[in-house]
Amino acid sequence: MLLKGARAREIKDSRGEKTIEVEINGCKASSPSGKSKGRYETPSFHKSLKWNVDFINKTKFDIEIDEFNDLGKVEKFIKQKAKLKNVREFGANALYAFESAMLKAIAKEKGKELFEIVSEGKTIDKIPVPVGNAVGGGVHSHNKEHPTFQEFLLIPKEKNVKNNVRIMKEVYSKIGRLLKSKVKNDEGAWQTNLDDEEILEILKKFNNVNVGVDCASSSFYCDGEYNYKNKKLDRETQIHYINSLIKDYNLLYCEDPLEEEDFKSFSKLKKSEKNMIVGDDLTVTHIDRLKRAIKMRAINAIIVKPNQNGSLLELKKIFEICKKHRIKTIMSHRSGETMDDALADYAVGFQADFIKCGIATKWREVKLRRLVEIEKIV
Ligand code: 2PG
Ligand code: MG
Repeated sequence: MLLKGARAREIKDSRGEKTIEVEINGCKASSPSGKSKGRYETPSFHKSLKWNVDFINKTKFDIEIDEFNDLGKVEKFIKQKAKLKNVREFGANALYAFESAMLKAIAKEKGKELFEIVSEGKTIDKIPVPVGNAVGGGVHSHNKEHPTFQEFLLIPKEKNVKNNVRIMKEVYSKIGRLLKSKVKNDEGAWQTNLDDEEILEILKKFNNVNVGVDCASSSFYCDGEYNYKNKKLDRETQIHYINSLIKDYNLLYCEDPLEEEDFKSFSKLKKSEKNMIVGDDLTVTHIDRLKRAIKMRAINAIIVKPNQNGSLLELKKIFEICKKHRIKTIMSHRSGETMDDALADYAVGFQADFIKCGIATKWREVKLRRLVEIEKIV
């Protein structure tokens, strides 16, 4: 099909913040936005959201696009037209929404599903396991006495996605009752005044889910100290503490347990098949930081957020590198989400091991519903 032009407009995400939606041949795609952003993330827009909207609306493309790798032609064109050294300078939110709309348009033209365009005809061996945020703290929660860690995550143990989604929702509701919480945070997770370990004590009682945490450590780290709600730890004691939490609470998943500059301390954390040390702010979905993390044995799993990078071609490379080095992959939402459900297609198409997209609220539920739908198709 011939990509002539595209329409872009400003929309609001689930937190009411401005982001971008792009439409190509009747197919709409939008980009979410984060709040606990990594220092090294690609900026969301080039000069401003308005600049990107105007650029997309005014540009005549005239590029033949038929398959996933044709994103290369479009990236080259954007780079030249906008006079950029690297296509990521276009802004990760704008680039992701544009590329995603383009892939949706190709899928429509060919009468295929989006995940089929992304997988480029390769067999789909697995449907990613959902990782859902049940209890919240850190910068996403608004109560003064919130837990220090940002997310307490449920990872259901069934093989089939439909059952996993059901289990996650049931456990999530039971936790709400146990916490006597009625208030949800930015991402639909329960707010509470309990501290991190009190929450983990509750979570460990459920046999049908594994437990994970997103510590988002950079958000409570300052000048060599990790400032918890009830204690301060230096680098060495933080490493020790995280290792002991993994052991005591049988944590399958631990995201950003150390601040984003400290690759060296990450490499000192224990890792195994049964415990994932996950990079998010550390790796920010960038190839160079992923390579550095692999070289230093800092992680054995990585969060992949399309709008931390923008280029879906780079995402493809990231998945290839991870496969080669046996790094587990978690395709992830952002705290400020839109109603776009394409994240599920990217998670399946790139064959991610997990998908982190929350549990409750309509913005998260559309992605889980799409995942269940895909499971029926493949
Ligand atoms: C995270 C995310 C999503 P944000 O830290 O993993 O939960 O938060 O989108 O605010 O970066
Ligand atoms: Mg994170």
